[in-house]
Amino acid sequence: TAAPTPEQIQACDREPIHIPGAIQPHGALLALDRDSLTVRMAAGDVAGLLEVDAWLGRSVGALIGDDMAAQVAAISNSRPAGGFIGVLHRGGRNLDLSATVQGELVLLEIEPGLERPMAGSQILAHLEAAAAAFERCPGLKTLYDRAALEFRRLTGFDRVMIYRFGDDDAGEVVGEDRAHHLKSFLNHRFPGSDIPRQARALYVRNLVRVIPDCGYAPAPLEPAPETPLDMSDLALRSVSPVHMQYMRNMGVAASASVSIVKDGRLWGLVACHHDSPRLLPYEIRAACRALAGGLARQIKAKEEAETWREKLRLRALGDDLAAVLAQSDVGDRALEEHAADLIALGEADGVAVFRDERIETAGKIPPHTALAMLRDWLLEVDAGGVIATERSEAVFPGAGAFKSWASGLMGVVIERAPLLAVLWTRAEEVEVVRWAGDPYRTAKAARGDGALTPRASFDAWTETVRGRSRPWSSSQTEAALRLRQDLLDLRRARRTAELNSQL
Ligand code: BLA
Repeated sequence: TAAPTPEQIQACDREPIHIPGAIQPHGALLALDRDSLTVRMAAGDVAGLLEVDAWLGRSVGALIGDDMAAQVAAISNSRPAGGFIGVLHRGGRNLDLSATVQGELVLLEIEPGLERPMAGSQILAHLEAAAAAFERCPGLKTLYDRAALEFRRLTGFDRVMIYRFGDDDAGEVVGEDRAHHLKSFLNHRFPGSDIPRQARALYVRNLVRVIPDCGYAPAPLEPAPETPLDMSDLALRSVSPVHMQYMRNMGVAASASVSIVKDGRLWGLVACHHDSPRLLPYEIRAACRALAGGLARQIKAKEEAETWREKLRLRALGDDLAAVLAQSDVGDRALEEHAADLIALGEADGVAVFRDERIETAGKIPPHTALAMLRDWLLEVDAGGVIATERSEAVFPGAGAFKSWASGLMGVVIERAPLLAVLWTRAEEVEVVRWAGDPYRTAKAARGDGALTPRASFDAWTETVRGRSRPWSSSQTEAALRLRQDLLDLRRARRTAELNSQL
């Protein structure tokens, strides 16, 4: 089967999931006139949940009592409009009521609540303990696993995964906690088309998405409005049929996703699965949001700490190298003597120094004929900064011949005349990527209209990725740039000194 075409992926991205015209039937929706608070439209089992026979045209007070109705009125006029209304006791059950304002409508959502509501202090204590545990984690990997554990405790779901998006929107499971009978998805990658763009945008706006039972029949809004009702902000918003099929294919009955938003971007999701239907009531969702905020801050702090440690280390290395070069009386030739330090600075496998017509090398490096080509290429593309690629083939057509030695290239030109330039190389690192299902047939056009349907298999499928090296980190490219500046300063200082001695 061929990979999905860009057109098909776009079709996925364009599905208007914010206006499904229906809700998930575990709850009910009342669309109220904002002024009169009378019911204009409804969806779901209003009769069963509220124990009433008629609702259209009635005032909300007659359905949920005057106290609750007063809360609805107050909240619909507050800023920001909407939020939690309260818990309504009906038919021996607790119902969570929440409202959002949409133009001239107030959308009142009614959902089954906790059987025994938790005390606020109890939830806060749990959140505090979890946040403290996050802080104590020594690194990112332990943080991800700890986060999966804490979210599993909080939600009671069977399998909880920390799912991180990459640059290409594909994602990877980087932490997991699960019941023993479930298979593990740890380290598995999922293609970007599994969570289309508009869905990711909604998850930045609303941080928790719950699908308590993917086997449901949608409950339509009645009477149907002339223009579709925007359900972006509703917890009960009905789910895309494509995604419900995806969940069934995965063997999952209930899912919940909590957004991890870092610096305003969707960094990843806490992806929760359960193999039988499972609710996630309002209070727990609120706690999930708070915990995910704490997690995002800790991810940021630990990423920054790791980068900082690396920068400090490379800076010390670079300073030492600059100092010995400055003391040398053989000028640029000293670089050759300190080739091992150069390699360490770039954490590279090999290094070449281009000095006038000469090419000096150390470590694992392509032959001189290839290096001469690389030098010409470097001079052609250089714009005074640092050039770095982890896939030389992609930027330099001739690189295929020696890619196993130099899939990674990082270069700086210190001066063109007389020439001084440094090129670091990294060998190919054959990477085995574990996908959940074959990504090239994941989404396939099985329907007659060419629309994408989700894949049927999530069995591990490994792919061998060639022609790539470890990527160059920002600390390493910065170290290369600093070295460039140090060498330039050194050359200038020598020239000034020579000039002075001639005067
Ligand atoms: C939504 N897809 C989602 C969501 C997840 C995934 C987590 C959020 C809703 C939820 O929590 O269930 C995918 N689930 C995953 C991944 C993991 C997981 C990657 O557990 C890994 C651990 N899906 C497809 C194709 C299309 C598609 C081909 O495979 C499009 C044609 C659509 N996925 C799709 C849509 C949604 C979605 C439309 C939004 C559902 C909604 O919020 O209404």
